[in-house]
Amino acid sequence: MMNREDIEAVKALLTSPKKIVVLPHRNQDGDSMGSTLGLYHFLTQLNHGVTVISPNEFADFLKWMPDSDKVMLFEENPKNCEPKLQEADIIFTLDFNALHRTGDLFGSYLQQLDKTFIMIDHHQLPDSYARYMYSDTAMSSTCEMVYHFIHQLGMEQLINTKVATCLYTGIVTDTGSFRFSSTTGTTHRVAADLIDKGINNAEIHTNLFDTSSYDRMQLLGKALQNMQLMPEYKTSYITLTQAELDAHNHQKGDTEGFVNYGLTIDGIDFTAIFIENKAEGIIKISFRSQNSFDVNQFARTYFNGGGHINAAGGRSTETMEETVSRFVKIVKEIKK
Ligand SMILES: [Mn+2]
Repeated sequence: MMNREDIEAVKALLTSPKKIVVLPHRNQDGDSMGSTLGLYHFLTQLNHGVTVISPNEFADFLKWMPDSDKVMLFEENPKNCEPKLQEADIIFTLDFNALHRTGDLFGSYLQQLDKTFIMIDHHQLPDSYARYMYSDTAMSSTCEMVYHFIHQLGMEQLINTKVATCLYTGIVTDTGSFRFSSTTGTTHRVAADLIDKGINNAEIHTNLFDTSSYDRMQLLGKALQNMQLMPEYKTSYITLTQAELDAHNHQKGDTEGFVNYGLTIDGIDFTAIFIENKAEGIIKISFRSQNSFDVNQFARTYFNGGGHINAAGGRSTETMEETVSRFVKIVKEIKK
């Protein structure tokens, strides 16, 4: 819950039409897209002028979402986005809690804006840029938080099928289809209520998970063949080089979910996937764990990243070989 004082202040802000920008993090996932578009469809009903600005282009598997074609892209078209940000009365930041998560350039641009920021997010250790903050690391997803936020405002009658479709999407993707331990009874009750709003939940699952290309399936095959096990440390990891991505005509979003296969092996409680990005000169890393092994802490300490206890991301500017051998060495040291 957002604290009482803040929710009243936000409610007062929203009583007259405002110019509002809604921001997700860079490299969007289902929860960032669902929460930003869900809030967008809620706020437009209150006659606010609302713009969703994504830091960069987002994956095809999110492009079916209602009004996703209206989302503006900062990196691709900064000149069109800057006036929207300059004239905004309110900027919502959803599913992230540090401005640099929108990218280094966009992050420093946002840093110098003198605006009323409102944060809704479930990651650990929030920065202090927001005037109003709803931060709860126990939440399954930012989409679940947006649902509670709308209820706290007393405006739940505005959760129509578009809002519900967006919020359901983020809950499904961030909970691994209701599998992760962050899934609570309340999460299910929220999902049930969203289904009761008349959404096509079966179609949402199909749109999200059953639209792979042949190339993507071949790439998954390659990733699984590349999987390495360190059974004595209950650890597995996958690597994908730029050459391997290129060989399978890699499209944005194709590797979404690959990391989770590492945990499906019996006896493994920690896994990572290392994906080379030649254009950015980095190895992008995702970490997943079961039980109490804290990958947020691991990612923060060793790989310039962070996230949640059981799911986090990081990055390395070393080569793939250097990155992986450093990872193996660290695992051997800390998981003895
Ligand atoms: Mn999230």
